[in-house]
Amino acid sequence: MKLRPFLTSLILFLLLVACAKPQTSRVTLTLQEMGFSQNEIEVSANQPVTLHLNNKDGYAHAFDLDEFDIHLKLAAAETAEITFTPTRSGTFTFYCSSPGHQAAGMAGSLVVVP
Ligand SMILES: [Cu+2]
Repeated sequence: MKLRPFLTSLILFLLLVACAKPQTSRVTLTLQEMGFSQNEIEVSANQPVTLHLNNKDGYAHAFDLDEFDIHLKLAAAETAEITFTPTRSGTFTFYCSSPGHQAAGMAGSLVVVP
């Protein structure tokens, strides 16, 4: 019987393909007029997330997520991208650390589901 080694190889191959490509979720956030375009982002724990940030204002903003040590500065009209993997589940605050912006409402929640 030669079918069995073939099937074993096929299953191993499929497993490799599945493992080699972890699903990266992509989130686009626009930063404009003292706000983020989404106040709540939901992602899965231990799955890479790519955040695409787009500052549409004529002045600087930032994206800060202390729990995962993310601190990005965006100059006027700048875009930036960061990929990270949230390793803990929970609800974490992201905000803009430009002076006065968080107090003006520039904050949101990153919800990491297990
Ligand atoms: Cu800001």
